[in-house]
Amino acid sequence: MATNRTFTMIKPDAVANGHIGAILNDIIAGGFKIVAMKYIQLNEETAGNFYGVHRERPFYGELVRFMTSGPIVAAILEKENAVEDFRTLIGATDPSKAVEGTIRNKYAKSIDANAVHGSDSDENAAIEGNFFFSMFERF
Ligand code: DGI
Repeated sequence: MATNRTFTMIKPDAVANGHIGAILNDIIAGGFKIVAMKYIQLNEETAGNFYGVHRERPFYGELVRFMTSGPIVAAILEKENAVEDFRTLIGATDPSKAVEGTIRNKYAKSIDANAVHGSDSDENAAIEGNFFFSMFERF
């Protein structure tokens, strides 16, 4: 299995609830190396661009409102089989369906405020990482 990269955000709910440290610990304990990281707040334009694929979905307005409601931590992570293994580490989109011990199971309260983002493909991981980080901000 090749070493590759995924992109994550610790979302406003998890930041506001004081879970940045615990989530980063779980990520590192899960075998991921942090190769880029920043603490930022999205605005309507940046959140709208990031979630553009969901523009027609009924929850889009709610999603953009939530993602702009406070600061986030954005990061690029490296590991063998990174995209799939990270999706396993974070658990299902709906935290009530997330497997015990996963990050969403432990730190998320609802399907919209679900603590973390994880890219769903190698292609999207590259697009999302490039959206947030320049070549000088990653290792
Ligand atoms: O890849 P995921 O984040 O697990 O899920 P996704 O790409 O299908 O959706 C992106 C985000 O949009 C998700 O993390 C939370 C939000 N979302 C997805 N489905 C729903 C939703 N929000 C609400 N309120 N209702 C939904 O059905």
